[in-house]
Amino acid sequence: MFRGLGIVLIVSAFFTAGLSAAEYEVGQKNKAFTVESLKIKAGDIVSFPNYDSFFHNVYSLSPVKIFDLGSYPKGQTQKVKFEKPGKVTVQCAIHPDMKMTIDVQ
Ligand SMILES: [Cu+2]
Repeated sequence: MFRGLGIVLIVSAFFTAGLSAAEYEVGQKNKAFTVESLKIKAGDIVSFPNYDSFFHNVYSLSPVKIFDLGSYPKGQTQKVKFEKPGKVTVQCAIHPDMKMTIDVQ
C-alpha cells in the first residue's frame, strides 16, 4: 500500500468507528519529510507533526488539494483531509529542499 525509498514512518493508521477514513502521518524530521511518498484514499486524513527543533511550514499548490498550514514549532501538528483523488506535491515554505508526494486514490 505504501512505497518509499526512505524510512517510512506510519505512526498511526487507524479506522474510526463506522467510517472508512484512515489517518496517516507525515512528520518533519531533520529538515526532511519522514515519508517520500504516500498512497491514501479520498477522504483520508494526514497529520503533519513537526519533530524538529525549528519551524516548518507545510503547504501544497497542487490543484487537487491546495493548503498552507502556516509555520509551527516542534511538538505541534496540523491535519489535512484529502477529499479528491489525484497527485498532491507537499512542500515546506521554509526549506525548499523538502518535498514529498501524496497519491490520493
Ligand atoms: Cu521545513
